[in-house]
Amino acid sequence: MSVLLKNGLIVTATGSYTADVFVEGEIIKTIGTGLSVKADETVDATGKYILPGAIDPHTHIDMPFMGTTSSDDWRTGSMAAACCGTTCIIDFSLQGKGESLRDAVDRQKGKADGKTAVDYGIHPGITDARPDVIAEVKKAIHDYGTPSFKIFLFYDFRVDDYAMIRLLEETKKHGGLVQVHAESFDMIRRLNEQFAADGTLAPIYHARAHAVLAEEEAVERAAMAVEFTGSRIYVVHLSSGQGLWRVKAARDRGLRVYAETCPQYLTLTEERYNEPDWNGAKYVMSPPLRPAESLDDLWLGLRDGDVQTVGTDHCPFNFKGQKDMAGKDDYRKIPNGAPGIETMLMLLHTEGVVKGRITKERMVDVLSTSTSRMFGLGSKGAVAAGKDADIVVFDPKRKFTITQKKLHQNVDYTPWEGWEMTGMPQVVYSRGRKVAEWNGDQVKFVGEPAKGKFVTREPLAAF
Ligand code: DUC
Ligand code: ZN
Ligand code: ZN
Repeated sequence: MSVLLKNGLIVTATGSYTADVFVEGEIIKTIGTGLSVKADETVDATGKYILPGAIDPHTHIDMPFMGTTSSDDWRTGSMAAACCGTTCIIDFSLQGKGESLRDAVDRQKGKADGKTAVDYGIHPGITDARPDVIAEVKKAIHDYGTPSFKIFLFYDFRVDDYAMIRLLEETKKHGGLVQVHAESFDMIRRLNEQFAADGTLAPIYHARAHAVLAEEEAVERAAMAVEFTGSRIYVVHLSSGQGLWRVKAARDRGLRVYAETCPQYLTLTEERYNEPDWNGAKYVMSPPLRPAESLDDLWLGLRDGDVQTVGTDHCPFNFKGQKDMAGKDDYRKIPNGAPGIETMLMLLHTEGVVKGRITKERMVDVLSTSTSRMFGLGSKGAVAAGKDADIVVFDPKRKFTITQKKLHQNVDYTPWEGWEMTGMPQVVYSRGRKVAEWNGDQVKFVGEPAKGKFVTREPLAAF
């Protein structure tokens, strides 16, 4: 199968230009002006952007958590991703107690293989940092194709500072990256105790308990661990302006501290927790939504390069039947997480590019190019000859009103219900296969659900 995309504006992280793109099989073969090659399919992309498929480095698909399981499996989650213009997902597999990293990776691969519509990678989540697991890090980087490792400083499965330090040392030596969920367990624990004693357990108190200071403290602690080891760290789902200043301060003193934020922290505020009829539960996630000032700060961080990537932290639970299972009277029992896998590119374009907060080139960088570099995905992340043909033909003028009814993610709400978008995918290709297409008034999945494959990621620079 070959495809010729004619006259589109190719957007790269460093600039944009009009050209034709010829895709042969799974790969971008040639880029040039006035290409006259025979193709099975020719698409007139005049007036459209040619973007690299987005890479979502932060999803929780089919994940057992807080007494239930996130509601998307690999079939629905990956179809939703494709319809958003996301052609690669990097999901987490949280290690069980006593489990090896090999088994944790294989467990999640077993769920994904034969079911996923787009390519995927896995970050092992380390919860049991035994000496044999620390020793296994080298193999995970070089043999398993999984060079990034998530640790939590919050939740029951958190690791201690010693484990963080040991993992920073190992990843430095062998070319890996530690990703940290940065929230202080003990600060949140104490605030939870106080709210429980006062009987204030409505969803807004989730946000109060997961205080900004808890994020700041943990970011600072992680930065100090980087200073101590000379390694590098990636802060996942950075949510607050104050957390960002800690990242910035660390970077300003020469430390390799990187950060990811998410569309929800760029677009939604903590007022959501006060919505009537217990609707606030929809936004119970960790870290929580923040006051409006943080949104402006995070956009600036994204624009200026202190935040390198955007991921969704897609962790969907149905409002009816999951969010309300046990937590109606106690926010501490509401499963943490919200859907977002299908709305990332449209939100970044509408709220970021159209509103002048970031350029379209920066959007491509934070959604694809920088992400591919950060996580060892050399075959992806740019529209360039030789790369995988993961391509979005994007109509920057197309209007769409977000509604869960027209999304494919398997959950009963979206946090952005009713939001007006400008700019939507026209056609999405995953390694040269058409997987999604604008049709009538929405993007529809048109691919074969099971053609995505596990991507063996490359080791990162060791130092
Ligand atoms: N935060 C969430 O809200 N859900 C999944 C895990 C996490 O860190
Ligand atoms: Zn997390
Ligand atoms: Zn997460």
